[in-house]
Amino acid sequence: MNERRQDETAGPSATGDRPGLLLRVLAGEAVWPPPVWLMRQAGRYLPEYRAVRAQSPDFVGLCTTPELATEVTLQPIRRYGFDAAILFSDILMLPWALGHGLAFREGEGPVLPRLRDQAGSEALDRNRLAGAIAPILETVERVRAALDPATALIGFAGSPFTVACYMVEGGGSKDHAATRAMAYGQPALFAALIAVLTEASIDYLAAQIAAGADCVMLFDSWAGVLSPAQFRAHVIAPTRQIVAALSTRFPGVKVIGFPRLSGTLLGEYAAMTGVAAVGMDSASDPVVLAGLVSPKVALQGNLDPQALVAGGSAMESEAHAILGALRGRPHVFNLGHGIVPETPPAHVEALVKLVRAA
Ligand code: 1CP
Repeated sequence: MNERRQDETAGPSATGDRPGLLLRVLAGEAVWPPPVWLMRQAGRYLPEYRAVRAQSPDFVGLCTTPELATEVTLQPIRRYGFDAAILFSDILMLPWALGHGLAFREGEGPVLPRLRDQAGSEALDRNRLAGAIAPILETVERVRAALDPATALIGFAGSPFTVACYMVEGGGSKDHAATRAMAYGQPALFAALIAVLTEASIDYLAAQIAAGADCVMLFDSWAGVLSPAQFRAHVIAPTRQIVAALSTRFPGVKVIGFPRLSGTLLGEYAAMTGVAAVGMDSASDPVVLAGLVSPKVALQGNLDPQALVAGGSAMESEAHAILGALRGRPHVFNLGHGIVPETPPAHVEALVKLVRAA
């Protein structure tokens, strides 16, 4: 397979005549060293983020103020020169935009009304979507205009299943028992909720692409709590529908899917959904996944965020093992889950250096 270094020129792509490394990998090229960005790369571990956040105590307000959301999206790019920026927003902004309540409480995480019946699902209003997301789309436009053409801008949404988890549970949960109970016990209600969220996610992601996102990512943080049959129904099928609808509207558009903790079902997910890349959580062995996933589908990940907190030789050996395991196939270096607030910014700098020097 072709291996090129970053400074070599390459053919045309969506970002002009010098496509960034991320889009090249999503197109199936094994780039060495691989592009690098980190999930939750904007956030509380950065002092400059905390400074903006202090002026904006309302998190939803931060996500819907284009000037501030643009600033925090760009902060980690200025500091580290990652190969991709990810829109600063949250997966729960979609239910918010559909008229479902959302509040972020200090130390408690997100709080939403609990959706437990047909009326709750029918109250979700797709007609509100365009107006509500307008400031988020303005952020996409501003960020794309500010970025170097070689730096990709990733738009995103939560997957319908993971967003449904937060709506049914009313916030974060350890086991998602109420959501799983609904999927088994009230299958028509749960399927209707997933269907509404799937349609809304297509509208939302298409709008982000139209506004300037170069590719999009679906965060399915809780996909791993489902049985194989439920995973096929509520993760694979909606993801396939979203990828197909976006590909019809934007031929060649790339989707990164991240069905976290899905184990060996990741192979089936990669084969059935049409995604260009799959995210690997830190518990997965990249060597095993490389055998399960077609080499046409890129792998993204999967350093343990706690190895980044520790830094030093523990981080270095883990990162080298991941790089070595995936050399020669399309790989996007990333974490296996989001950066945690305790992460020393200097360790992020060391990690980016390590990947670039690989
Ligand atoms: O206090 C603060 O400043 C808020 C912390 C915070 C941040 C920085 C939240 C609340 N969301 C975000 C931004 C965010 N969330 C991004 C921005 C882009 C980036 O830099 O990566 C993204 C992509 C997300 C995605 C997200 N939100 C996920 C999927 C990934 C994951 O971590 O599993 C999930 C599950 C959420 C829900 C959410 N939002 C915020 C919190 C604390 C949580 C988790 C709640 C829980 O389940 O405990």
